[in-house]
Amino acid sequence: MIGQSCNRIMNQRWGLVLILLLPGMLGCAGTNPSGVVDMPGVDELADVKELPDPFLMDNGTRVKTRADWDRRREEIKAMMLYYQYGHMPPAPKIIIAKELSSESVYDGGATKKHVLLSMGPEGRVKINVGIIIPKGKGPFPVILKNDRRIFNVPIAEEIIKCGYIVADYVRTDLDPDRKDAVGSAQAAYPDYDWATLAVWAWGGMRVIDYLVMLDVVDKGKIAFTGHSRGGKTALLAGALDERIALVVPNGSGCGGAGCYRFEGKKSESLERITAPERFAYWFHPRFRDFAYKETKLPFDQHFLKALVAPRALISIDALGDLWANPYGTQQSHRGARPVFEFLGAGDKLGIYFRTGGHAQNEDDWRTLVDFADKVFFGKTPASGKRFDKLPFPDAPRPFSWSVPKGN
Ligand code: GTR
Repeated sequence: MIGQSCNRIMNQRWGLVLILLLPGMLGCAGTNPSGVVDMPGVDELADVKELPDPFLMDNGTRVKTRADWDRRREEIKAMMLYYQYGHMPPAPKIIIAKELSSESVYDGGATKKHVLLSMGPEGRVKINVGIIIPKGKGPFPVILKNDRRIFNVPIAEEIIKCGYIVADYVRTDLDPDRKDAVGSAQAAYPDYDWATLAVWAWGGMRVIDYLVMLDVVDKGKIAFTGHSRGGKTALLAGALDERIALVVPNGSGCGGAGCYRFEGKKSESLERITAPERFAYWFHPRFRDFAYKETKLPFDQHFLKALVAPRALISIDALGDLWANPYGTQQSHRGARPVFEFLGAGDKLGIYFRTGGHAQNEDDWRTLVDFADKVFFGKTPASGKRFDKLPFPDAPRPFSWSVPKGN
């Protein structure tokens, strides 16, 4: 019956099993992949040395209005999925949420639940979700993280005390993160050409399908984060899913917040990440065609950041994490800024670099909460942290175009 029922009855029994029939997904149509149009191959594409102009539409004109941008946004999504990540199936019509455990934690300050989501054909796609809910009626803002296990946020109790729900899910339930492996999600939807990062991002969106059905959740204040490959996942999901109000890629680098055209010393390149013996399977196979030919890409990662606007985005990184391309993360930040400004959301785009290496440490989590407090509640961080300090302020501007006038 899972995934086949088209009736409109929603049976909500929090504490036992919650069956979600998702709004807007009530039709009985099948899950055919949307018609994917062929795009030019690498040799047919223009060579663009600077960060490409996100406002330049496929028809050669520049975005002038918000409506133009909405159309341009669809073009950008289409090309980034086509060349880089692959296409995802639509949301399943039904998700079954089974509560496996529930306990009071932090001296009664919160409730900690382990929930198993099942979805897709015969409910074969399963996702373990951990959710810690502050005491009280809510609704509470949420910080969701993708990870390899649940209940793995280092300062969860502190975040709960700030009034946030802390949730995480096991992305490897959907795709085990091994080359040549077909995970449960790819097996359940064989008609889609989605690679691993897209699978993990899709899983996050399904967890959000679940979260937005809970009364305790403030649906307008959902933040999504992850570290490293999880940061790449968070940025991709945040670019596509407009229910994510704040996107926080941490240490995401290549394939995430770092751009391909501009790389600092010792950083991971498109060629390295897509090498068959390394992480080719995270990406669509055609992405490797751009190895050593990054200037042929009709986009760069500032386009992915731009898709988040006018919602909020902060990349959190470490200066010593050279492999994750701090320099390129700054340059993609600069390339995305004009889009945030065009949409009147310049203050929603943040960047933060700490000293040290590759991790999502306690300081990073505090930075995340400070930025969330700022964009969700207008609070100035007591820590005095700023979210606009460029680590390489003298770097040349990586593009020559500017914000269109007269929006
Ligand atoms: C590295 C990979 C990075 C990053 C990292 C991680 O080996 O080269 O792109 O994703 O793994 O996820 O820890």
